[in-house]
Amino acid sequence: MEYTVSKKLFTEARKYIPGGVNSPVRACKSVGCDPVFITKARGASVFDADGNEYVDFVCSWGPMIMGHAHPDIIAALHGTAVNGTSFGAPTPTEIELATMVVEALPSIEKVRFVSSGTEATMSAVRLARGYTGRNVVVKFDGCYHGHADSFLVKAGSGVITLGIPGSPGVPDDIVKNTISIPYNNQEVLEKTLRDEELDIACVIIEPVAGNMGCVAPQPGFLEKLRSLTEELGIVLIFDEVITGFRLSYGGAQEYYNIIPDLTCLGKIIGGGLPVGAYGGKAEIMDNIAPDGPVYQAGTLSGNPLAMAAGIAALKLLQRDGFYDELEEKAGGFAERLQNVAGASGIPVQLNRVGSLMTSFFTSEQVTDFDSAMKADTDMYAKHYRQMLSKGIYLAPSQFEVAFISAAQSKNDLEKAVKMTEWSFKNLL
Ligand code: HOZ
Repeated sequence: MEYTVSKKLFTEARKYIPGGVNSPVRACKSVGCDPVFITKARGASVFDADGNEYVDFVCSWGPMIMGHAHPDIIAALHGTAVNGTSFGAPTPTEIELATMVVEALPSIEKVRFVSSGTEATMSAVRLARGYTGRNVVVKFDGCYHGHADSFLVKAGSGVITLGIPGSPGVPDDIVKNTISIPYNNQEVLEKTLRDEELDIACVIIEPVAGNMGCVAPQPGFLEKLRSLTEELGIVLIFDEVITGFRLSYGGAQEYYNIIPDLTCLGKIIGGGLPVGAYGGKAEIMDNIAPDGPVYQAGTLSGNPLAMAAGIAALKLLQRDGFYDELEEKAGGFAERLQNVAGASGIPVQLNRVGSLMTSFFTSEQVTDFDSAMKADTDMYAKHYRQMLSKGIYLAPSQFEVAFISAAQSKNDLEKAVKMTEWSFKNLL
C-alpha cells in the first residue's frame, strides 16, 4: 500500500499541531509508523488520503456500533443542520434524548448532557464530592476516565501506551486526592474503602476495562464494589463511555445487573458526535446547578446536531435481537482468532466481553494492569503494521480495544481472520 499523501499530511500537521495529532494515541508512536489520515468512512470501512480502504476495528473508539455514515443518522443531521447548529439554549430534542437515556440505563433518573466523556467523568466526580462533602477519588490502575487532573494517576489509554510517568502538569494537591488500586483485587479494594482516614467521596470504574486493552471484571468483583460502597456511603460511578449502549442497551450495569449511583456516557449517545452525559439518582443529580450548588455548564451541552444524531442512533439500537446478533458475531470471530493463535504458536490471550476484544501478546492471563503490562508491545506493533498493510485498521496500541460493529460483514471478518493468520506467521 502507498501512504505518500498521508506522510505529506503528517509532515504538514506537525508544523501546526503538537505531535501532528489532536489526541496522542493516534500518532501511532507505539506501533512504530506514521498515522494514516482518514478522509472518508462508510459502513465497516474507513478510507485514507491515499485512497486505501480498511476494515475498521477502531469504530471511532466505539460509537460507530452501526458502522459509519448510517443513512438514518446522516438524515437526522441534515434535517437538523438546516435549522441551525447551536443555540446555547434549551431545545425539545434534548428532552427526547434524555428520556431515552433514562429509560435505557437502570441507574439513571436524571441526566445532564455535556460534550465529551472527559467532561462527563470530571463533572460526575465534582458532583460526588459536592454531595458527600469529601475529597478522595478511588480509581483502578489502568482504567482511563478522560484527561481531567484527578484521573491521570496510573491511567490507561495513551498514558500507558506512551509510558508517561506520573502526571506532569497535575498539582500534587490534586494527585494526593486520587488513590489508584489494582483492578479485580477484592482484598485491596475492601482494605482501601474501609480506611476511615481516607475521606473517600467516590469510586470510579470502567465496569469492563477498555483502556488497558479489554479486561473483564472477575466474578464477584463488581458485586463486592457495589456492596462496600453502599455500606460505606461512598458514591459509585460507572464510567460507561465505552460499555454504555454497547454491551447491551442498558450498558454494563444491565449486562452485570449492578446498579451504580452515577453513570458516565460518551460519544455513542450522540451517534458518534461529540457528546457525553452523566446521570444517576435524582437525589444526587439535584445537587447540580441551577437546582443545587455544584456548578457545571457548557454552551455546546445538548447541542442540537448531537442530540438529533443520538436519537437516531439509539432508535437503531432498539431493534429486537440487535445485541444478540452482535454477541454471536463477536463470539464467532473471537473463536476463529483464538484458533488462528493456537495454530500459530504465538502466545496470545484473547480477552472478550460482548463486542469488545483485545488480543494480548502474552502467555499469561490478563486480569489487571500488571498482567496487561506483560504483553509484548513490539510484537503488537509489528502485527499492527502488517495488518494495516493488508487493509485491516486496528487500534494503534496494545492497550486499546477492537470493536465489532453491526456493519462488519462475514466477508470483512473473514478477511480479518485470514490476515491475522498471515500476520502471525510473519511475526517471529
Ligand atoms: N483515549 C482514546 C481511546 N480510549 C483515544 C482517543 C482518540 O485518539 O481519539
